[in-house]
Amino acid sequence: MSLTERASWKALTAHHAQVGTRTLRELFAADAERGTRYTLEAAGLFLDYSKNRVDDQTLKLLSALAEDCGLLERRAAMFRGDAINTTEKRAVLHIALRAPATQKIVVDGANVVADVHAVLDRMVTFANAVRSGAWRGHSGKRIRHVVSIGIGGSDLGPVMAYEALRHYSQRDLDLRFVSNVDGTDFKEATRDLDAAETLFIVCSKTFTTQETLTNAHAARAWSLQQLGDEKAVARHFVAVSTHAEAVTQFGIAAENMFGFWDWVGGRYSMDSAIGLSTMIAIGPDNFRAMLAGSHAIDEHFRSAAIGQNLPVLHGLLSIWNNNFLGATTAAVLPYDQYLKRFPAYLQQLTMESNGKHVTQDGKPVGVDTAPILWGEPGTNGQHSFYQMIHQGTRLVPCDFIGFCNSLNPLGTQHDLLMANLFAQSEALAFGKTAGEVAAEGTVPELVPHRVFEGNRPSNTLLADRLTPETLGALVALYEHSVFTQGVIWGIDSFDQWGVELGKVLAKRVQGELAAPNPELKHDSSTNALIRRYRSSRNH
Ligand code: G6Q
Repeated sequence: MSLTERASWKALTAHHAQVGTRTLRELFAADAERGTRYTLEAAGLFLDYSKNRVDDQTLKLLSALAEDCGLLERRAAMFRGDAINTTEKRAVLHIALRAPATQKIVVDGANVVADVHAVLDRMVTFANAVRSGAWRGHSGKRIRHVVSIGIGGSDLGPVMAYEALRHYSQRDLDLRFVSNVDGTDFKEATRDLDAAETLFIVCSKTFTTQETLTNAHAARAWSLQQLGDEKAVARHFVAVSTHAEAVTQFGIAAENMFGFWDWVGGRYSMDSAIGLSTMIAIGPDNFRAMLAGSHAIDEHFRSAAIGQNLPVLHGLLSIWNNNFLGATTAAVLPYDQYLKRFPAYLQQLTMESNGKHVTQDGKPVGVDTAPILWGEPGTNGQHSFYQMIHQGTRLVPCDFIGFCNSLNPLGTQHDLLMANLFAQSEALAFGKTAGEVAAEGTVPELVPHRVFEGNRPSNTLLADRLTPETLGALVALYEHSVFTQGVIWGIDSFDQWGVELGKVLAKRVQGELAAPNPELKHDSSTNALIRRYRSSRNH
């Protein structure tokens, strides 16, 4: 049955027709307890969702939709290790990456949790050796720089986690990330480094990704040029991959490879060995604390009733805003500088997972999927795009994320930061009417310009402070929110055929750029662009 034909969907459509014009001002006026009633807490995360245009009935109908779409069965199937990534016939078990050693999840007859902990233990040994200086470079020097090479899911999570947890990092170790095939990325990341003190971690699940392998080869050549000995590779390169053969072929010995498994999706892999750079930066204990934070949300997601389930509720509110209120976008606004890469990380998580147009059985979804997600840390965004969120014509539901305690207290600056967060969500929700603007003494011709319609929905997520546990919990919250939305839309949230397409297309053009006189058979625009580039380049 298509989503829009479901009784639960029709009930929500009818409900929206009835109450859709009701404003947040009216909803708050009708219920003095709303601000404390519409809150939920799990694993150290507190969500205030009262500034969404929902009431008890909306929430009830959204929960019914989740049940109707089989959320409970799908959730159980994921935790069981069923192949819920149907187009790739794979299990989806990032939850196993943070399961305690005592847990058992059996896939194809093997307990994957035991495998996870075996790799974790190897990562711990290696990370400790690098951190303590026991692991030396080829010439006997201590490693001072770690450069992680990877792209997409093999980059965005580790970069985000490193930035987010920089406060906990060992400061005499400098971490850098190279992802883009643009030579600038590699050159700028290495220009001031001494190869004798530099360790490269090549992260690629498939170990066939063009960008990563190209950069890895550049790194190899760069290292050998300085160190002048093939044997140096063994002390300066480690790999994280599922493809042992390709890793050995590259010249990285099996003992310097950290494995993971095809049931870990790229964008869900930061808790696997792909997080080796994170572990080296923050240390094994903090890394394990991050896993524990994710696990706490996993357990909550697995066991809490739909209406009391933080990720489920978060996902359902997004469905309401996107599919019923017509928002086509969403902003994530962390009021914490350490979370500056969190929006970029979430872009991949949400849009690569749910940017799909057909259901698992290949039929059109029939409604909009994955809202366009973007964001920047507050307060910077306030001096930039918030204008559009407040007074533009589009509805942009926002997730505000803040912490009650700063990791870097500086005078009253944290209060200032948080005052901005609270004030922004308040202004978005309640706005300012023409009457209120006029009463402030505004000249009549300026009144329309100073009116804020308000009625713009937002969530506020608060936690005590940004710790490894909190970060883990936040990540898992969004992962399972994405899962929930994918189940409602009936799509496969775990494949990425759009990414595969790009990998294939570039190869064909690459050949045409290299050939002396290629016959171009593209459209007239692409042909002309390729010709122009070929005649203008200097090599
Ligand atoms: C993530 C995607 C994609 C992938 C990169 C890198 O879910 O599959 O972003 O992570 O294309 O792939 P490799 O890790 O195989 O190099």
